[in-house]
Amino acid sequence: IEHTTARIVAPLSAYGAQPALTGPGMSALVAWVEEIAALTQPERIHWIDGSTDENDALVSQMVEDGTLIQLDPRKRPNSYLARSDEGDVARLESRTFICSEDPDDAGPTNNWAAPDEMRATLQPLFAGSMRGRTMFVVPFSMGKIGGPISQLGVQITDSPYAVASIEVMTRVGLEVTELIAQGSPWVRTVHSVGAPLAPGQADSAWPSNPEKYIVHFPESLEVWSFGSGYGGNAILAKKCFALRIASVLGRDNGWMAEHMLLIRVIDPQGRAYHVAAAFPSACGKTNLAMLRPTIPGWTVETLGDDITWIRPGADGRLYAINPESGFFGVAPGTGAATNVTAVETLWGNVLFTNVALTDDGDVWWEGLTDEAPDHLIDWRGEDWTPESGRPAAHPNSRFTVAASQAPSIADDWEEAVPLDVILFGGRRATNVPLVVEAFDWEHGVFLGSNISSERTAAAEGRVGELRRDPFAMMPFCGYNMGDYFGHWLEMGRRAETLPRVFQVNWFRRGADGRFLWPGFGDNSRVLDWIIRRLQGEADAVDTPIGRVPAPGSLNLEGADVPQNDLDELFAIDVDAWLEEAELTDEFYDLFGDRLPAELHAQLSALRSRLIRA
Ligand code: GTP
Ligand code: SPV
Ligand code: MN
Repeated sequence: IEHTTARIVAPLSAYGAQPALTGPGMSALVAWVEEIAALTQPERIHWIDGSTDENDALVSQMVEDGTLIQLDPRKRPNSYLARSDEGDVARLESRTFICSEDPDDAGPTNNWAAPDEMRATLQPLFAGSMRGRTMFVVPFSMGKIGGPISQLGVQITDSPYAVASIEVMTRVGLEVTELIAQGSPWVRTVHSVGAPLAPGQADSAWPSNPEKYIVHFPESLEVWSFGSGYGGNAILAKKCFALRIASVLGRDNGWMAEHMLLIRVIDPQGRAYHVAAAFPSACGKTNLAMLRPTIPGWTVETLGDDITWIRPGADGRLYAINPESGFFGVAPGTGAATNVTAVETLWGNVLFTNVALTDDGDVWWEGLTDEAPDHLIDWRGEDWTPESGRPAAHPNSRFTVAASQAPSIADDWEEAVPLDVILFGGRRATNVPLVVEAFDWEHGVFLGSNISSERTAAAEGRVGELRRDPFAMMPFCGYNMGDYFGHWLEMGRRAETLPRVFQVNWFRRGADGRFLWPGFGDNSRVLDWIIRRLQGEADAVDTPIGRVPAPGSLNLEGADVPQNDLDELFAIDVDAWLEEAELTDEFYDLFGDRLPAELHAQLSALRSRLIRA
């Protein structure tokens, strides 16, 4: 394999000068950069301008340093593989903190520490933490630059891998710095891998620190992340800013930051509908965002796969954008049979992390093909064969790729779209039917507050162990989740025309443990029913838990779903639901008087409907 980049313009050191900008915001930005530099003591400061030349130089430097492995450009042009440290492979919820002045403002579902104490903890960690390294200043925009729903931020980081990732996931560059210089508000985010280099000390391919902190100060709108280089811990624009900090901004300013994919569904008559869906991490957002319908006549266009910001428009409807500009998607399970759109998206210009390397300089992961190659280098850098008895790619290995590269991307994907439908879904082995329509917005909020996942069908008891993940936001809500439920109810009162709310579950299992629903492309059948509900063309029956498809109203033509499985997919076990209501009651108690009365009322209404059934 030839390890050369396509075009080396100049060494990285040729870039990075402080932009010659003036304006009311520039001095504050420069002062902040100098303050962080004085604390972290980097060898040099590099202001990212976001140009292609600069990015080429950055990537070449990482290849030279051994941080990235270039894939064979004949197989996958301009694509690279990074291998993380074994102890740095995913977000760390136990090390994530919301440091509000009042612990009640962080709420019972977040880790909290007093801001002063946390600053005192972080100070010695960040002191000198960038010694021997380059400190990058990365101005970014979430949403298109200058867009009406967009927000600006700056990430300081000593990780060139984080810089390359941010350049895919957000809009980075001089235009952002110009807006900041002119006085636009921006959020401060600081990231260090926490691995200073002594003079002459050799660097590792993935520097990190066993001690990790991902800290949010919601009142001063700051993020400080230490010790990890991975995903949401290091790309601070993503979960830290676009969800945790943005949820606080949304609460205070009448909008919403949600862990949702965003798609446009076009029916056979060419009518377009916009659907946002909140599913917990690793529960199918990227897959649904790139869905290729198995029923004829329907089209799905991708707008976003992970985060959606929602704002009321002048016409009383709710408008949504995807604030990101790339996908940071789970690799394992992504293959031609499940998500062919993703496979096509990944033809080149991809930054892979923790997947396996093939002998001919390409990548592989479990599920990419039915059969594994005879030999691979696994995500740890070790020899691997199908007999090794361990995964070749890490289960949370990921691809980072520009959104514009998806063949399914909507032409106008950077514009705000009016929301017609909101879906809530988890990974439920029991109880939750394939699709249920909420009676109204309040009932929809109740359904969202009850999203949970269970690993397997319950061996004992009727419901498996439920991991609660309300609105798929449990790890991402930057304030008290009880108040967050209230904000959803409040948004419902503000908007004149509300999206219809549905609950979906692709993951229900039969008694034998197998999935009852084929999923993936066949999820288009559920979208078809939902859209026909909006059009008044599909019938539903009321049940205690919501409205389900009337017999025959779900289009199953050409689907391989036996009647028995269909019955099981929609079976409502009253006793199991009463048991689940009990668990919901316990969960709600966590929030004390921060839980909106409407949700208590919804729960008791559910119980009475169940008892009457
Ligand atoms: P994050 O990026 O962590 O937020 O995850 P995500 O919600 O985008 O999940 P993703 O689409 O990457 O899917 C996670 C896993 O669920 C993959 O292994 C998929 O193959 C699997 N999956 C997605 N959709 C379906 C489905 O309809 N049925 C089944 N059985 N599995 C699915
Ligand atoms: C998730 O965990 O929901 C992700 C991956 O999308 S990360 O960006 O690392 O949070
Ligand atoms: Mn996610």
